[in-house]
Order: sequence, then C-alpha cells, then structure tokens
Amino acid sequence: MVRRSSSLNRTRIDHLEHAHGRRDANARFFLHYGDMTDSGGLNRLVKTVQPDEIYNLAAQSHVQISFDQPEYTADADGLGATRLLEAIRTAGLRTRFYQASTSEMFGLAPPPQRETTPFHPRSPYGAAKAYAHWMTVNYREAHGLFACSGILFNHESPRRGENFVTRKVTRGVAQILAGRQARLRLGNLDAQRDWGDARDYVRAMWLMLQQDTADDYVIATGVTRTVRELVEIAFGLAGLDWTAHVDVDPSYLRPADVPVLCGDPQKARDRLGWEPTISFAAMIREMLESDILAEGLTPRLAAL
Ligand code: F7E
Repeated sequence: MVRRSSSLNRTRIDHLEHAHGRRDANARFFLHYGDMTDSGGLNRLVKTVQPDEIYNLAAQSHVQISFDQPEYTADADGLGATRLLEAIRTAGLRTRFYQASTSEMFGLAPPPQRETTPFHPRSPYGAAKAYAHWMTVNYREAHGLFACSGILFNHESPRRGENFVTRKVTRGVAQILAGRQARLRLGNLDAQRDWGDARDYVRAMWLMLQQDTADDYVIATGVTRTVRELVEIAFGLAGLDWTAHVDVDPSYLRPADVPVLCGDPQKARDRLGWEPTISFAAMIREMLESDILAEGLTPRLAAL
C-alpha cells in the first residue's frame, strides 16, 4: 500500500517490478493507494485483496519528528493499526496480521528488555506504538485474530532514511570523502542502541506469521553501542578521525531520549529458531559503501 504524494518517492522499491491499480498477468507485486488515516479505504482494500498476511509497517516513524506531530503520529501509528485490525475482523477473514512494534515502547525501562518488560515510552511515537501493540494483543485475545506484535529494535540497511542516525553518519562520511561537506552535525552521542540488520529482522517478521499460534516477540541482537561508537566505526572504516569532523548540535537533542536499549531475543531464538547473521560492522560497512558509490567514488574501506 502506498500513500499519494505530489512527487514520487519510490526509489527504494523501483527495482521490483510492479503493477499499479491494474491486473497485469505477469506481475506478482501490486501497489494500491491507501492511507492509515482513512478507514473507508482500508476496509475496501482488505475486502478486495483478501490478503493471507498483512505486515503493518506504516508509520510516521521518526521519533524526534513525533514531538512536533504528536496527533498525526497517534492517528497513523496508533489508530491506524486499530483500523486495519477492525477491517480484518469485520471482513470475517483469516488474514494473519503483523504489527511493527518497537523498542521505543520500552523507553526508560532498564535493559535487557524482553517481552515481559513493562513499557515506559519516551516520545509520542513510542506511546502511539504502545497503544497499537496492546490493540494487536487485544484483537488476538478478544476476537481470535492471528495477530503478532514484533518488538523490533533498531534495524538498518543502505535503504534507511537519510535522517536516522546510522544513515546520516554513513552518508555524512561519504559526503566528507567527496569534499561536499567538511563537518557533520549530530545530537546525543551518549544514547545506546541495539542495532541489527534489516534483512535479519524482516526474516523474523515473516517467521512470526508462519507459526501455529500468534504471539509477540522481541527481535534484537543483545549487543548495545553508543552513537559515539557508531561514529567512530564509520569514520574509522573510511580512514578519518571523527573528532575532526563531528559537531554536537543541540537542535538534534530530543525533549526526552531513550538512554539505553539492549534487547533479549531468547524467545525468538527458542520458538522461531531465529538468529541474527549480519554483524554491526558488516552492516555499517555495506551502508558506507553504498553511500560512497552514490557520491561517484570508489569505496576504499579498512578491513573489518
Ligand atoms: O536515533 C541519537 C538519537 O533516529 C537513534 C526508528 O526506526 O528505531 C528508530 O528510532 C539514536 C537516538 O533512531 C542524531 O537521539 C544522535 O538516541 O536513528 P534514530 P530511533 O530514534 O532509535 C526505532 C526502533 C523505531 O521504531 C523508530 O521508528 O541516535 N542521535 N544524533 C541522532 N538521531 C538522529 N536521527 N539524528 C541525529 O543527528
């Protein structure tokens, strides 16, 4: 499902052949217009498509921006999930539902965070996602829907949006190498995150919907690093001294940040047989290579 916007922003899926709004015998991937704030459209889509599985990753997903758009974030990220669950229930379908929940729901809760850890969200984004999480659990318990909540910690790839910290750093390094900028402005360098690779995490989402029963799972690596360490590794791979290039800009500090996230994925390991396979350094290296290539340069990175 895609949202209408006046300029197309589908570069991340352009390599996939798709048909839009028409039945093309050869296409296996269809895009439909829809919006999480429009229940009529969602109901119609669910009834027409009758999907076997729905993966609800739709969100205003930027934590800092959620402080500026709290109501919209609640509508799209919180109520949006309810609209989809209700669409499945009222259509009487056996559609399996995946809710993209998030480690942001844990917020201030001390690590290691697992499925039983009480939530203490620190942002409108985290609060909206906590509501959507409990609605997913409720539709499973109250209406018997096959609805799973995947509590995913940060997961990254070269397709990560440019204003999330991993991509901002790898893109910043590439632009410094290309001589297009000399400095990179960041916010809280002390925040600690448990970063994994998006491909490993998407496999976990799919696995959740292939089980005999629906349940909730934490997906994480169990390893945490500071933003400072991320910066050190990315600049180090490119042979640069980060202290000569990074400034702390208070405008990137959040009204309330999550200090430390470190997940315990034991349940996913035991029940889904899931393990992360791509290391943090390999992931940052791949993101860096992709951003350096995009600058028209040849990546010459240090060995891992
Ligand atoms: O920030 C700090 C920032 O924006 C990570 C989303 O996918 O993961 C993501 O949320 C940390 C924070 O991700 C900058 O303060 C420092 O402590 O990359 P981020 P996030 O907020 O953790 C979760 C699991 C989601 O569900 C979200 O949708 O890095 N930080 N300096 C910075 N962050 C940004 N964006 N920009 C900076 O300049």
